[in-house]
Amino acid sequence: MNTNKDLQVHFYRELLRIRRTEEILADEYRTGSMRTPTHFGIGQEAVAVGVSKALTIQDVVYTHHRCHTHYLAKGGDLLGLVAELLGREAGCSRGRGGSVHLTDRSVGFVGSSPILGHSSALAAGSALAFSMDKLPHIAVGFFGEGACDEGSVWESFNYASVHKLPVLFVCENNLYATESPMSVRQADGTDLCERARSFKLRAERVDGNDVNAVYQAAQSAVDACRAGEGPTFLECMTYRWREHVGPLWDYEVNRAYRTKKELEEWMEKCPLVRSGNLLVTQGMASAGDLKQWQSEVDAEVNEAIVQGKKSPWPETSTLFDNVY
Ligand SMILES: Cc1ncc(C[n+]2csc(CCOP(=O)(O)OP(=O)(O)O)c2C)c(N)n1
Ligand SMILES: [Mg+2]
Repeated sequence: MNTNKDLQVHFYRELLRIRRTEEILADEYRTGSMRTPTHFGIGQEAVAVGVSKALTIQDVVYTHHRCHTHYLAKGGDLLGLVAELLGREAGCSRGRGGSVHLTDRSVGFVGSSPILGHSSALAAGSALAFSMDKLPHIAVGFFGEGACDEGSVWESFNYASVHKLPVLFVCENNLYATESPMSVRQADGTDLCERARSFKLRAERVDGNDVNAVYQAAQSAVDACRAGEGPTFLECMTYRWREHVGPLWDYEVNRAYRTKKELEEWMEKCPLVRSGNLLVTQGMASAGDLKQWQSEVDAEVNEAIVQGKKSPWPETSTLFDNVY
């Protein structure tokens, strides 16, 4: 366990900022002010925070529909996210893209897209460009275990492995794709790490709710990439707390594909609580500090909602701008 205070405080504050941003946005979503289909990553924050800490601003990230965590952890602008969900000009895609089309090139967050299996291929493409240009940067593709049903993921692994590309493939295995577990989509005993190794990738399964475990695994993968040793696959075991798309809890709407008991067991392993407990038990922060940080974050997010709502709607006359 790394007991560096600055690092642990960084982890907690990042996890908290992402958690509270999404929780406040989920409450706001229920008012009807946001119409974009929105996939919350509440419960999964440690993957984004742990991986991002191992990256530089020039390293690039591609991700899928459950993307707010990755955007914020890479340093994406908060108002850009909030206004995008509100459909306003101040949004990072000027209100045209919604929750699944986030971008902030200034911090290396190239973008999110809901097309499953794209992020691994685009990350491999960026990694190829870095390697041809002899730049020391790496590319990261985040995706879910459901995306691993797409052939493009494995083609990307193969290509990256053959060319020893500086790319990190990060699977957030939250046990479900929409409402189906992997057991109804893949043969019994399917092991994603084993499959990745068959393409000669380094592959590691980590506790995706332990930000320190994710960070350590990501850092060694990044070091290997920068040393020219090629790609790594990380399978981060985690759990989504809310419904697949939207702000509700599954049990509020009687969805039966998973039980409330299973959810509660995973909530016991909350990455934010674990990080906060570590700070307090190691004497790195007090319970008062944690509360104070939460009020600062809440104020920042609420202000972003106010500012987002002041931003104009896109003009109808610009409807076809940037459409190819
Ligand atoms: C190519 C493609 N096929 C199907 C879909 C519909 N779809 C959207 S999200 C999703 C489930 C994704 O599951 P997973 O990759 O595990 O990510 P999670 O939602 O669990 O984070 C599906 C099937 C899609 N967006 N793209
Ligand atoms: Mg999934």
